[in-house]
Amino acid sequence: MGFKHSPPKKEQDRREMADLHKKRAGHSDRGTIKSEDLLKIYRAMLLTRAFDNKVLSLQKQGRLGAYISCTGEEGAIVPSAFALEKDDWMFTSYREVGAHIVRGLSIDLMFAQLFGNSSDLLKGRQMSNSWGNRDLHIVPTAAPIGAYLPVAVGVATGMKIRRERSKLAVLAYMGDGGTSSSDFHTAMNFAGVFHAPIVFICRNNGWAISLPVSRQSASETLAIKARAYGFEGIRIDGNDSLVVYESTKKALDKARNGGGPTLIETLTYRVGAHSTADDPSRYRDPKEAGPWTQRDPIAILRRYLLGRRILDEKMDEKLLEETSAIVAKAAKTQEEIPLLPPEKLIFDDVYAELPTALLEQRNELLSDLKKTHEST
Ligand SMILES: Cc1ncc(C[n+]2csc(CCOP(=O)(O)OP(=O)(O)O)c2C)c(N)n1
Ligand SMILES: [Mg+2]
Repeated sequence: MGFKHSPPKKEQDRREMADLHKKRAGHSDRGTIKSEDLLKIYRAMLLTRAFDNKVLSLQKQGRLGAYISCTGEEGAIVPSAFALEKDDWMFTSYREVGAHIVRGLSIDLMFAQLFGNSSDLLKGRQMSNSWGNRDLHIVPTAAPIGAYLPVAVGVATGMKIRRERSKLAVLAYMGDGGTSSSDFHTAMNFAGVFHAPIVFICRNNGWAISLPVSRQSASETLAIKARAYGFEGIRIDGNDSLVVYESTKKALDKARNGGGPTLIETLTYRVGAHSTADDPSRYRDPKEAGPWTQRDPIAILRRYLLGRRILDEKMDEKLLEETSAIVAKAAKTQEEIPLLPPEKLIFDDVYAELPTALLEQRNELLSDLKKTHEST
């Protein structure tokens, strides 16, 4: 049987983290994180948590459909996305909510996607939690687990072939469950063979809906799988933002400088349900969450920033207020924006000119809608 899913044995306390930061602060290489960047990461994590809380509350009130929360996993998600350069490309699963926020997707567009309204760039046609944005180099996710991973490797290989863009890299996220998909293995194999400039982040949160990671794989770790494909795999504490940032940055720099792919397993925990349609009390012992809830990634980073005097209580309060106000305003604005009319939603964007059969169907729909409208 595989490994037990428990937090890393030795939590890096404030002092150890401070030492790590001090050591790095003295360096001037690109991999060094500045205090102001740490604050940006912290703010993005607060914004992500505020967004999560707001969506969960709207969903409970029946004002939004299903949602997949990332609470407790922000440490694995936000600092890793922060390590990307502007022109790099990002592929996510449905749970990397904060990664989109870090890339610059506005909270308004985040809500527009969930409401599926006419402001949504994807026009309400995608499953919830499938954000995408060409300008920000974010590819919308695909519902089948792992299906986008070979595509991500293809994009990375393309970057390598086009020499002028060889300094770009791809970051592709997946869950622990994603490692059981055949697409994961296809992607890993191609990435190894073609030495693609890609970093895979496997967000190991212990569960794939109701399946614990111990039933997912008999491997010693998930990171170890990279070895079979000929490249480096590392396992890190996914709730330690500094470690996540530094490790991802290093792997991305390695990729863009011709060093090939890396698989980073970020050890974290899904503290909540799989989605708003799930009830974890039916399959897991709530006691299991205990040691993980003591290690909330936002609280860990907050302690560190306070200890280093990068943040003080007043600034922290202000940030909390500011982020929840941004979220409240965007939710209100987007809820009021109407959906696209059905004839546009269904018939647009496939054909330049609608074939006769579809034209007839659209006219039929329009006349039905008119009748319904007249009778109400
Ligand atoms: C190919 C495929 N099989 C099954 C599903 C149903 N499904 C949706 S989410 C999920 C669990 C994925 O778990 P993991 O990769 O660990 O990600 P997490 O939800 O924990 O972030 C499954 C099995 C799917 N979407 N696609
Ligand atoms: Mg999982």
